[in-house]
Amino acid sequence: MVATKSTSTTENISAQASAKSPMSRPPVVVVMGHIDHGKSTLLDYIRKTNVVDKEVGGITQKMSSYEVVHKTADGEKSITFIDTPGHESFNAIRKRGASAADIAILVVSAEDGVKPQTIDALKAIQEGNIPYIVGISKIDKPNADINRAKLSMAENEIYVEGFGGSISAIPFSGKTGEGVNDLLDMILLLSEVENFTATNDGESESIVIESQRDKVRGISATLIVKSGTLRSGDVLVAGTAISPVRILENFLGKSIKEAGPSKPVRVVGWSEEPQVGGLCITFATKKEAEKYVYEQSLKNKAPVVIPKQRTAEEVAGTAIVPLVLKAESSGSVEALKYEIKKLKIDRVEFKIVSASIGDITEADIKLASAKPETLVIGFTTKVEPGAKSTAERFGIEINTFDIIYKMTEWLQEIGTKRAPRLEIEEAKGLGKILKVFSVNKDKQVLGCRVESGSISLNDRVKILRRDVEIGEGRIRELQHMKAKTSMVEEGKECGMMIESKIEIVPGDKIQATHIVVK
Ligand SMILES: Nc1nc2c(ncn2[C@@H]2O[C@H](COP(=O)(O)OP(=O)(O)OP(=O)(O)O)[C@@H](O)[C@H]2O)c(=O)[nH]1
Ligand SMILES: [Mg+2]
Repeated sequence: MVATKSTSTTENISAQASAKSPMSRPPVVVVMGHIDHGKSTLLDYIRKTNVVDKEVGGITQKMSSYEVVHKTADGEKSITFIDTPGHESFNAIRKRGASAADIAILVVSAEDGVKPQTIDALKAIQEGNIPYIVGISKIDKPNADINRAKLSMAENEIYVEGFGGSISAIPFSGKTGEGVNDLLDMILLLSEVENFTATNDGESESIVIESQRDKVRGISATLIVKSGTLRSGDVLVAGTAISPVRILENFLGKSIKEAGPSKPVRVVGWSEEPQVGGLCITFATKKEAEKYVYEQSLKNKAPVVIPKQRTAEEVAGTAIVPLVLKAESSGSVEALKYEIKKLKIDRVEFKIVSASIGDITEADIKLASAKPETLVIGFTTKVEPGAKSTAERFGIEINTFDIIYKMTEWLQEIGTKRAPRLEIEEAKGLGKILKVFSVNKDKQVLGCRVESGSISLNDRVKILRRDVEIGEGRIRELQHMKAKTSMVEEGKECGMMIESKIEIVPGDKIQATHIVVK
């Protein structure tokens, strides 16, 4: 049987937790998997509340954390869950979920089997180095096929029991509840084996799971307590964000006074949004917290770079070329950065989005895919097969080099191609107005002699009076020797109709211009 925690149970657990360090604590379990495979529905069933319906567009946009109690033969046991979104763009959230959790449930639909974000989730789990259980979801559906799902796992190197491996795979339905208790039993079994402990005396340390900004309440953050006890009246620091713990709530939004290890809590009233995934530490007073933040800021002080203010024209006229760099050693990474900085191409700015050591991975391609014009450059590194296929899918260009100047030559070439073309207005001919034949509103019929260069039909002209530009016009008709023509050269006289707001008089000069693209 499953129920959300009652107040009396909370008291029991905090009573148990008041002993001196270190002691068992509830497991923190992250639920991950492909989009729509039934993660939120599972948690929803477990909590017996309706989370799915509240989600915008059916996608879990933010990670949420809940605490439940599972009844076993040994009594009631608490479990903290973290829900994560399955959509591919939330890889970072998955990673943070895995870093905050002790155990993961990899949810795979019995209908669909393994899908791309199942693999992304698995990678996050492996990077987080936490044990995991596979949950095979939607077994109530007519097309469900547990064996087929397990086979698709084996094809993707997820070897569950009976299919070449030892990973537990529990079939369940978040709709009917079938198998959910088995899943919870398995979580508790695994946590017994792993024996997660923490001290609950002393100041708390927590992990920031999500932060939100609300017009009415200000900035709030969901935290999971890692150790110690978080108490009302403490002052929290996460990075440079500070919050006095005045409003402390449990996952149901109920006001609480304290929370021990593994508890999800919400703290409202931060000075700024604390960074998700960051560590949150405790101080007794605001003064101490502020002093700590100030001292940290001095330690981490990087030289302040004031960005040069660029004019609108400069911005519009510059092509930004984002780069993702990979090299085999930090020395090579530095060398690449140095060489790229030296490249100077007019109206082109190379922007290094990331520069790191190792082979080119799928994650690098995903990072690059935020802007399709990004170039991924590898220097004496390999391209992982997954990265290659992802790059093809996203249309991202990967280039690898073994010689640094080959890379700079290539970048020079690409940069030059990408430089925005500049439209320059060039003077092409000068004419002197000899006579005004007629003026009809802004259409003026004039006699003119070409003094230099040439003047063509439809040229834009600048009107000069005593060599000062007084306005502009356009040549709408052009004649030479009373016959229509498209161009008149130096030394020749012509008749023309100019459209201009300026009233042109004999003696004025017209300078014909044309646009040259460079
Ligand atoms: N029949 C049946 N439908 C299910 C089950 N689990 C989920 N669904 C349905 O599948 C759809 C997606 O379920 P969610 O729980 O929102 O999926 P999710 O994995 O949380 O999706 P994201 O948060 O978007 O990644 C919903 O329409 C659910 O009603 C199940 O066990 N059985
Ligand atoms: Mg969801």
